[in-house]
Amino acid sequence: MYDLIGDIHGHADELVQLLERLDYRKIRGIYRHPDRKAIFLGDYIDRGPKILQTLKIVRGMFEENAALAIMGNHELNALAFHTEDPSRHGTFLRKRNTANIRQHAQTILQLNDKDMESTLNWFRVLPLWLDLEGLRAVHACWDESAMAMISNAIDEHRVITPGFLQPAYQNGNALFASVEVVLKGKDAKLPHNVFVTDKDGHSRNKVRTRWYLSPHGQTYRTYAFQSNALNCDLEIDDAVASKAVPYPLAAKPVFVGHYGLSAVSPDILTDNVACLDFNVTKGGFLCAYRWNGEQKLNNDGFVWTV
Ligand SMILES: [Mn+2]
Repeated sequence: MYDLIGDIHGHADELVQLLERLDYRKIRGIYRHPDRKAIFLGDYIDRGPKILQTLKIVRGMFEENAALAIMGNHELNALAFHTEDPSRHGTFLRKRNTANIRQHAQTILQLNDKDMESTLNWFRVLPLWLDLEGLRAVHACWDESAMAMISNAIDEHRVITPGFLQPAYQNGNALFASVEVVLKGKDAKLPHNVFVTDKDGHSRNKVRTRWYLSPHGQTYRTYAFQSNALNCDLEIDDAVASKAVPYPLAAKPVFVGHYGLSAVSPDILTDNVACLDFNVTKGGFLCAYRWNGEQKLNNDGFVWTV
């Protein structure tokens, strides 16, 4: 059985605390549980103070078969940030503009060149999702058509190559859109003149949607993640509703990270969807779900740091 763990972002102390709380013990340098495995949901790097230590713990467990791990948007971004654009020498597949440098800065500062190279080599073998017996894991959104497109584009050896990254980082390319959905979720454009302030204080006229729900009868407030910030009780537009693919109640439970939810304690999103990212970087906590094979998730499964 599995213990799923949300976005760590370099918070190694909280990770150790959480693993110990889950009864994992360090044996020959690797945290292990006698009869369970961890599944890490992505976003190991950037932001936090102990990125290298986080990578050592997570990668060590992954390579010693004590854990599985998937790709977050920060890992794929790092690969693109450090991959030269073959069509424009001296530039990179992820633009090195101020915002992108700022997002990745702590990783660059904390890892030396050798550690960075080794880390990127590990990121290349991370799967973008897991579809296991009885459960699924993906960083942001389970969407079969986006996943089919990614599967077709990915290398036969299941490794992320420059040939995959180039179209995946080309805005307007269909692969770009599919990777955005799987690693960052689905957006809905807000009605004219409606704006929401994001976590960084930027005003935006789009929101992340609760993609697993049917949009039927929802308002922008109820269909958005962190809808308390959104003061809009208009009904969801047909253009948004028609693109929605709600997650079926009979489908395997799916675990996501990514959304940086604010809460005093974790709550499942629906009976078969749970988000484990409670924004450990900005005053939240690191969160796990101890899964014992159940189809119907419940709040007793959550374990988190103080
Ligand atoms: Mn993320």
